[in-house]
Amino acid sequence: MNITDTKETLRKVAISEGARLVGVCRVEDLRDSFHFEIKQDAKRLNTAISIGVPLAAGVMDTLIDRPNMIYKAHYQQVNHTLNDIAFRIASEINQLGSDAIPIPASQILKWEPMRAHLSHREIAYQAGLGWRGRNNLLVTRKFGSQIRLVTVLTALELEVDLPTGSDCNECFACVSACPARAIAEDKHDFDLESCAAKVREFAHLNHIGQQICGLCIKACPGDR
Ligand code: B12
Ligand code: SF4
Ligand code: SF4
Repeated sequence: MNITDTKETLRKVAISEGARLVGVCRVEDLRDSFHFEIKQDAKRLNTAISIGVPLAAGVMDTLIDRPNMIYKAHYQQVNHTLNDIAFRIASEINQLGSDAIPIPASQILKWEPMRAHLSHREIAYQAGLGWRGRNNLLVTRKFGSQIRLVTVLTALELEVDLPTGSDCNECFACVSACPARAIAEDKHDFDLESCAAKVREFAHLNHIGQQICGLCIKACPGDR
């Protein structure tokens, strides 16, 4: 199979498992930022497959001014789905005779500052899934930021995608939606500290127990 056909085979597997967006990029320039657990092995794995699973718009609509139990359950379900898809893609790659590491969707390895194995947002951006929004999330044309992400690193050579040239343009919908006032008109002024303090506060709400919020995601539904 050539690099286009192999990519299409993997894309179809991801879509059949619930993914709606799939893109590919090279990671040579990103590897320095990877967590040490994968940095050494990632030297053999030059390709990243970025996979997006949309959140259900109906669930987002139930949010008013804080996370609720429906959103919490949905957040957990989508993380499971993403991890399942990444696992399926990695096994398919193994069947094709190559190596792969499925990166967990939402595992935190280090707390001060919070760090995961790699940045799914940066990989998704490089793989052409969307742009960096005012809300600091990866925004896609179709699903806005109502999409969660996962990455599979692989040694397979695949046809790559390019970053999209799009951005938020004249939309400012998330700015007033944020209870922490963390979102500014200029995306570079996003205040991660205020956001992090707010999601820590939300984690103490009855039965939430997770650092989630969702209000800037609700404000950003995309074209669908
Ligand atoms: C830890 C964490 C948090 C911490 C933040 C700590 C931190 N330092 O960023 C807290 C708890 C505050 C948090 C909050 C939220 N999070 Co969070 N979080 C993560 C997690 C698990 C790790 C992030 C990490 O390692 N950061 C360390 C730095 C190095 O990586 P980075 O933050 O992505 O930033 C790097 C680059 O990407 C770039 N950068 C920074 N911001 C952005 C944004 C874009 C779009 C791009 C292209 C680049 C870029 O600069 C950095 C240097 O390289 C990721 C999953 C993952 N593995 O990526 C999810 C993730 C980033 N979170 C996500 C979400 C949705 C949320 C919340 C909405 C909570 C919720 N689910 O309700 C809020 C939104 C906050 C916001 N507006 O940015 C999604 C984002 C999906 C999307 N469409 O973008 C992710 C990718 C989980 C997933 N599997 O989908 N999160
Ligand atoms: S709501 Fe509008 S301004 Fe905010 S991230 Fe989405 S597209 Fe950008
Ligand atoms: S997750 Fe909540 S607190 Fe953080 S930027 Fe989005 S709306 Fe604001």
